[in-house]
Amino acid sequence: MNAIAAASTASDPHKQGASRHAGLNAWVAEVARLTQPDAIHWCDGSDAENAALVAKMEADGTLIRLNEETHPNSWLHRSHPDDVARVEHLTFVCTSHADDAGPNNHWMAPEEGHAQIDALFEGCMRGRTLYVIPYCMGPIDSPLSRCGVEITDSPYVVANMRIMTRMGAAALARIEREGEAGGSFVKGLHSIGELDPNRRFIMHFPEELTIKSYGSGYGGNALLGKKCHALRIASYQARSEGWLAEHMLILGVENPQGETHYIAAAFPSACGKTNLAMLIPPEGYLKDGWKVTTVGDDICWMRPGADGRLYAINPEAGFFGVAPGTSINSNPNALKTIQKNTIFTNVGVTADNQPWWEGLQSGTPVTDWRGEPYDAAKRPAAHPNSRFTVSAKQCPSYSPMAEDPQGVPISAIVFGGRRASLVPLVFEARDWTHGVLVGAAMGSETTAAATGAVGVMRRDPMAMKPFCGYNFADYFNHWLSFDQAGAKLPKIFHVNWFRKGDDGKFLWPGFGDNLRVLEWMIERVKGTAGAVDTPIGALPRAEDINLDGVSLGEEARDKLFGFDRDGWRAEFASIGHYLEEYGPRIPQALIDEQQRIAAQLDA
Ligand code: GTP
Ligand code: SPV
Ligand code: MN
Repeated sequence: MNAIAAASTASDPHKQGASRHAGLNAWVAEVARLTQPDAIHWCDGSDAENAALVAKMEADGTLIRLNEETHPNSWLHRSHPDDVARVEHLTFVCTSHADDAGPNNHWMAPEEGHAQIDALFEGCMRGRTLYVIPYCMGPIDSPLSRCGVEITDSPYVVANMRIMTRMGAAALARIEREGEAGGSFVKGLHSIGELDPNRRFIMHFPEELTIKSYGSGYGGNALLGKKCHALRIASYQARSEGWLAEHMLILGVENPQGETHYIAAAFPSACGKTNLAMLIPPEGYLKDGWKVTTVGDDICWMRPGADGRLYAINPEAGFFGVAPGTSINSNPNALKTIQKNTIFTNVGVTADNQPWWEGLQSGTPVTDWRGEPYDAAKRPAAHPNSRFTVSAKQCPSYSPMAEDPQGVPISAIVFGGRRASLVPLVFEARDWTHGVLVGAAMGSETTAAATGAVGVMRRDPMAMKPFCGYNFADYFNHWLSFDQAGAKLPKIFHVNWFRKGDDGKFLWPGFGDNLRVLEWMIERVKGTAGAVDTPIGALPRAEDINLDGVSLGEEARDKLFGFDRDGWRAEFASIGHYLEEYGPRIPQALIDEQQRIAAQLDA
């Protein structure tokens, strides 16, 4: 370990493992003065460094070794029971003007935000080591990638960031190179603090490319490269630089003719991105030669290429995926990915120390996620938001194109939510403007990925409600701005895998069978599939989709492929009210589109 005394960092930073970037060194020194760590460690991302950190965490109980035979080099971490999900009510966007953050964000003036959170940071790293984590979001050699540095006092965060990002020496070299050319990096300061929910904030200062997070060690609150940087700060940067930072998976679909189409899909947290990204085709499709490859499962950065198409990269290097429900039936690729070198957070364990969660089809839990004897009457074995952290490279379906610095061309964009009623299996937007409205109007039932009630329908535009770093009205306008002369934009679709029947059960089999819907989309892109025009867009009839091998009853066909005019009339009234919440900043084109469709529904 290359731990050095905090007091001496400023004098000769280079020799002591600091960087060639004066601004970075100065910031680390300034943070050290504020937080008073016992030691500072600059992470190089090496195996030796990781082994030392893991050994330290095993010794102090932060990590518990899992069954070495069944799950080599894999670990269980139990977070504080009050620290198990993102905390949207404590997440702030601190822009100079409140209107720039918008009604979709909690806002605080930057000076006040800094003052409140800096007071918490004061002296918080006494007795701890301060880790400096240089990281790159996206392939190291990609022009679409962006770098950041996270300072944290959590070795668990270091170990997770090493899996989730390109972390260490190569990232630092890029940051230094870009610094020499006058470029910037995102500064993220994190401390687990006391893990007290009353002393917890996740603050963003987009105008300063700065993040400050205090009091949580969990996922999106603490791994700052992920939601804080790659979505909230990046969306803000993307707006001024002409690109998009989205809460989307990216997958490739190869058809029997050998053509690959890339699709990006935005579903809210815990609504099926990881599952769709790793889809295994159903039997008949496999026989015909269909193949799905995974580029990313959570975040997508895209920008127009020289040919007018949108090109996308996955800024992440790993998956921080939902464990419950992951099984050999639902997501075999994920299950194979997490057999080794994986950190499990808040799952249960079996008697022989294998990780266990609800929905896993083998094994019996004996200890729950809190480390207590498993009692089904008391609580589930795994927390509903328990997760695995694993390198994307271990995924059998990982696409070689995921490392391509130019990204992949996107043929279709898909929006989707968890809607028990009204919303059919799939429909296609008429054009880009209509597609932006479809995204802006997205609704979904809440999940365990954030603290708060589960199963409550809320508007979650483009699955970005918790993640857009600026006013949604400006964000919709930014989306609309891509429709320019020469642009070859993807078609936009909406899906709902979660429609329920009168018995409360899902009507669509989902998972692998979702490829049937992707095939229809690709044929629509090519102009070869049928559909019926309705005011909400083009809907397939049941016969327009390959349903060989799926048995759907009459109710399922009616609800999955039907169009409920009265229901949609009410939905469009609600969408109209929702857009009004954004006041005059909302683009007129979106209002016009909403009104045009509402009028058609009334006709
Ligand atoms: P985040 O990582 O939170 O952003 O979520 P995600 O969108 O990647 O969610 P994930 O794929 O992990 O899905 C979580 C939940 O959705 C699990 O309970 C899955 O079982 C369920 N799910 C995923 N795909 C389907 C589907 O096609 N049908 C049904 N019924 N459930 C699905
Ligand atoms: C989500 O909640 O959308 C996640 C998990 O992907 S977290 O990284 O905690 O945000
Ligand atoms: Mn997510």
